[in-house]
Amino acid sequence: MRGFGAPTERYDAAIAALTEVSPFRQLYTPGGRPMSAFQSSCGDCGWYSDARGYRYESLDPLSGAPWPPMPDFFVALAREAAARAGYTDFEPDTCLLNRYVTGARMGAHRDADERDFTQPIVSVSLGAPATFLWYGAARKGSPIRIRLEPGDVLVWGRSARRGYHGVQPPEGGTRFNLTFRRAR
Ligand SMILES: O=C(O)CCC(=O)C(=O)O
Ligand SMILES: [Mn+2]
Repeated sequence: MRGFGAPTERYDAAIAALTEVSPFRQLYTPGGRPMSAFQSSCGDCGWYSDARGYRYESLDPLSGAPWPPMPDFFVALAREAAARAGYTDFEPDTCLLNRYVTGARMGAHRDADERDFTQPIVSVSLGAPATFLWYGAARKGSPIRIRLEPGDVLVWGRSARRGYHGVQPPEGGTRFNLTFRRAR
């Protein structure tokens, strides 16, 4: 949904306040490889990865304290976007915050650590533009390329819920992404 998350300025203060509590940090794959996007979370749980695997954590492992709550306007936006895409009962319990600086990217993967795959993924792009890659059912082949501008919102679910996707490095400057999920 082009520009559905606009105006984008309203996120800046929220991201700053959230990452004051739970800072952006570099996570490692279970195999020990550093991820190039820095991450944080808000909500009832937060996505995490280290040698113990991919999972959701109720407390921020960095502080031992709960993740900061999801701002109300984040929840409202995610629910509205989901409803427009036909998911009228989306109840996100977590929002993953991704920060991409020069050269940072996200390789092809699928969001598969959640319990209920009838709930969609709602993904909001902020800051520098970047190209999103949609591979679909298999990680191989040439992906569909979608250039994401700040304020653009992607929603995917149903047969696409476990589709492979990735994102190329931002085109100048820093890009943020908010990924809303029902994890538990
Ligand atoms: O940054 C993006 O647009 C995608 C992020 C993503 O796929 C994820 O965090 O799982
Ligand atoms: Mn993803």
